[in-house]
Amino acid sequence: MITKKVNLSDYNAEEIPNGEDFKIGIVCAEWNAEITNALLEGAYDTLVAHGVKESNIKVEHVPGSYELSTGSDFMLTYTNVDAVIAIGCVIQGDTRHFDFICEAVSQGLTNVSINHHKPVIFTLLTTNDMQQALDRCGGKHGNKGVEGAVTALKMVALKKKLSKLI
Ligand code: RBF
Repeated sequence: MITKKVNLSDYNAEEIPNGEDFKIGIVCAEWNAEITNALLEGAYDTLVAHGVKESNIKVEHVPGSYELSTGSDFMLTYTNVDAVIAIGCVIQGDTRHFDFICEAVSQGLTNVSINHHKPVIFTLLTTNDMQQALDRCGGKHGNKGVEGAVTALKMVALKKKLSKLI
């Protein structure tokens, strides 16, 4: 059932698949580390809260959000994770870098996901300013990392369910 979200971290815990058999990778950008580390913590804690073993969570860092696609590709190529949560934060500046980075990451993560047949979760904050980012990494709009973790659990469960049909 779809309900209107009042907060990015609002979800019904009973509807979330248990992740005790899941292996999850997290790739986190170092740019705007105050924000991305808070998103990482939200994602990590949510995975653990829903049964994912800490030994089955692999965390790696990349320099900036632009590197999230390559980092996610490395994670899926060289480890046995079921899904990757890609975490970054791009804040609008005076130049066009914002547009180039956001476009590259959104397209790049989609390509990596499809090429590997595994979920790659887009947990990239793209904000006008630092306050909007703070509001979404544990502030008044919740923590987008929590939503990334919930999405990963749902997508891994979906793949496991559908792949049993053939
Ligand atoms: N990376 C981010 O994750 N967030 C940013 O807001 C961000 N802004 C950037 C602005 C400029 C002008 C440049 C050159 C890079 C920026 N990056 C940012 C880094 C980018 O994602 C990447 O790490 C570098 O461009 C190296 O490939």
